[in-house]
Amino acid sequence: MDIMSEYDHKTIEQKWQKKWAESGLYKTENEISGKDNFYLLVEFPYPSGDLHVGHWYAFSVPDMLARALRMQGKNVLFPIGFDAFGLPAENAAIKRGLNPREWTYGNIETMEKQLHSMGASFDWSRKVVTCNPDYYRWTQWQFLQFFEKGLAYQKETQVNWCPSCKTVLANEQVTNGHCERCGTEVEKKEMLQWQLKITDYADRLLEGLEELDWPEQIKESQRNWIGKSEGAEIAFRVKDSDIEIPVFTTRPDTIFGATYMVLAPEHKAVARLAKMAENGAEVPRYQDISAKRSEIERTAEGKEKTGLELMGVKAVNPANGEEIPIFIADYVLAHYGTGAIMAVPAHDERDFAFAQKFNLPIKQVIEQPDGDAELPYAGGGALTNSDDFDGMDSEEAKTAITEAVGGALKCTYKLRDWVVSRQRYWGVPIPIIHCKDCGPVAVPEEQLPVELPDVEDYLPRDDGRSPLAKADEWVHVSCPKCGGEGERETDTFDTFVDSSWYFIRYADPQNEKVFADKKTQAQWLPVNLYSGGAEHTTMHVLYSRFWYKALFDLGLVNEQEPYTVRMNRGLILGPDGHKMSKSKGNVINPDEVVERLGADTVRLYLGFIGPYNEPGSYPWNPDGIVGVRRFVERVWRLQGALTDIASEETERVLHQTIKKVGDDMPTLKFNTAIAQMMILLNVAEKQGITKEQYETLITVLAPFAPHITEELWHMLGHETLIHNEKWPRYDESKLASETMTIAVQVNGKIRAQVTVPADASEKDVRVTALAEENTQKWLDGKEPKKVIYVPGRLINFVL
Ligand code: ANZ
Ligand code: ZN
Repeated sequence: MDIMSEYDHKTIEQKWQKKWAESGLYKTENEISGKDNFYLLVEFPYPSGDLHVGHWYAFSVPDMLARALRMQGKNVLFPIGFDAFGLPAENAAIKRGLNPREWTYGNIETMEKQLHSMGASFDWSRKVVTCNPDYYRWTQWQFLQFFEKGLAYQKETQVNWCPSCKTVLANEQVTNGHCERCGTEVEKKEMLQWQLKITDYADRLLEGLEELDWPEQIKESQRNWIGKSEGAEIAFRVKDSDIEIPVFTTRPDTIFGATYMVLAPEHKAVARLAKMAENGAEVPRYQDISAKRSEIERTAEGKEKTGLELMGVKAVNPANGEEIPIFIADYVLAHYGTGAIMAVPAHDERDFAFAQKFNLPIKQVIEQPDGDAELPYAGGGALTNSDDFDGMDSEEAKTAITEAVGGALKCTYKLRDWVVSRQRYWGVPIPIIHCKDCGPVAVPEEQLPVELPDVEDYLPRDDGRSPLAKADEWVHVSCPKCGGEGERETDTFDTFVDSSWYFIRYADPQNEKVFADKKTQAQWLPVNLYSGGAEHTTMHVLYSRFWYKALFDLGLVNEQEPYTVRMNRGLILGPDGHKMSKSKGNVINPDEVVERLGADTVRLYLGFIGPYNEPGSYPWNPDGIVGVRRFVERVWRLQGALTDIASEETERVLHQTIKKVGDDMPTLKFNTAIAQMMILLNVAEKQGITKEQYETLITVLAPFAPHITEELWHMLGHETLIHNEKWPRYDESKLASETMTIAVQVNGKIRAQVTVPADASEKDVRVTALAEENTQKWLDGKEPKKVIYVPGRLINFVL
């Protein structure tokens, strides 16, 4: 062994990062005979500028698992790349007056350097960058497969428009009516947009969840987002006209209680009805007011309801022929169901509030099991006031009544088709050429990629068109079908398109013939474990599941679900317990901490901070990380105190540690694994540790603190790399602790018995004995005056 030297983390970490890279240690082969493949995926980062603690938490902690799995005999793919196109990068660049391209590639360079300082076992040779033409060529190609199949289409739709980002946003990118990127209030606009038919897959996206072994919380969020509602569509006739208005209802059984009808102000029948109404002139004013309110405001429970009755116009309830008034009111949304409802105030909360305000009849048609409790009553029960259906159970009545009134059972979904076009520069050009005669035409495969041209002016425009619209030369091309004059589509793709398939490319990143060879895919996919941020549960994870299913239907991937297990990680907060933000001044700069305390310490600290498999939030604790650094230093110093004789206790705890760490890792409980290693160190320092035991200790620690353990391994005389070592085996027979049984006396009489570890101190015995129920009973709440302990035999509490 070398002479004891100081622990110099900086030299050690740089040295080993260099050596690992040179030796190609983490270049992953697609196949290694005798080893199973394991694909560990972490959501790739945006090139946002600097690496923050969140990136460290996202990557360095799963790296522990990647390393442990390798030692346990798996061939592990742990890739990295950059989600480089899109709004966040573009907005950041514009703010600094930089070209998004320069800004993005500059950031990628910086972040790569910083990522290297983590000592993570990424296979850099598989790096995927979504703004590189050799990647987005395949994004375009896949889109065109969807286009040919009718899954991608262009349609005039009402969209979310962010007046500050000057682009359309997906529903998923709007939070409480505000742009997720910049916080500006979002407007509704009718625009021609490219969309993907994710709604065609709504049922399969739901069914697929059943088979997946994912945390229930994540599955439930996806279910809620898809929002499947089973109900019926029933047409209501407008009196003295040929107009029929279908409504969507989940409660067709309550139709006899429908005392009025409501249309969304935007409903397309409103214009005709307004002409028939005595007060039709008031309609546009009401429409204007509601256009300004967000969906949340419109539908929030407890909000004062507004509405306008169309005077003199009546609808006919198809169940009983009753004539009922028609309203327009904005608590009914245009883009859900049919945009019109039959209102049943006795059994629906919002209809009830509206009916009270407008003095409309409230007619109970479902009996309440507990007699005359208050209305509205939303539950089921026997029908009443419903002619022939009286007495029938509401579940049965749903089908019976729907049939009787000529309606149809139907499902509705909250999920909308995915609007993928963005009126922004920094994205993948949509590979379509518009022709006056042929309509939208796919760019021929051999012309892919359609490269994003360099333009002078990449700033977003007010007119709803992409800055690419001004790239005249680029825009004007001939139609691939008829050769006539054509114009390129100038919108670009939403970033979520880019990230919908990057994990497939990691399997076969250099392929120039296909986006990923199917045989190679089979070696890695589906992903074994996907770790990411909770904010992506309903967007990226849902989109990519859809994308994968669509590829499956085209025969381009091997299975229907891309991720075997999905986990959401927690959040690291500032030391003050708040989300880290520049304005709060609570941002921890990982580069600084790594410089001062070392990457191994930061990794261990982050692994120790809380369970990684639960979406908690953990404040950064400056004292906590210093404590972890002390642990690392003690491990270092232990090399100078190795003993010749093996302590049995050290041996026992060592084997317990091998077992515990091995058991905790696959479930991402890095914190309890690290705690166990701390216990082991305490014991080793007290009881002594041999060279062989010490080698096992650092081998188990290696995935967590890869650099220091590698250095120690070499100082102990090894020439191999510790990260190529096999995970140590534990010996079942060495796990059990020796124990002793102690008699517990109160005033000299035996009242209880306790079993404690053989090495338990007097204090341990006292605490255990006092906790015993019988001891408590005989002490009867009194403090013992004296405690007599006979080691290994008895403890006597004297009152
Ligand atoms: C009559 C009725 C009676 C209803 C009753 C409910 C209870 P979910 O479960 O969210 O799908 N509805 C339908 N379309 C709507 C729209 N565009 N805007 C606002 N509300 C709409 O909700 C379905 C129910 O929400 C439907 O069933 C309809 O009200 C209302 F005792 O029809 B119900
Ligand atoms: Zn044409």
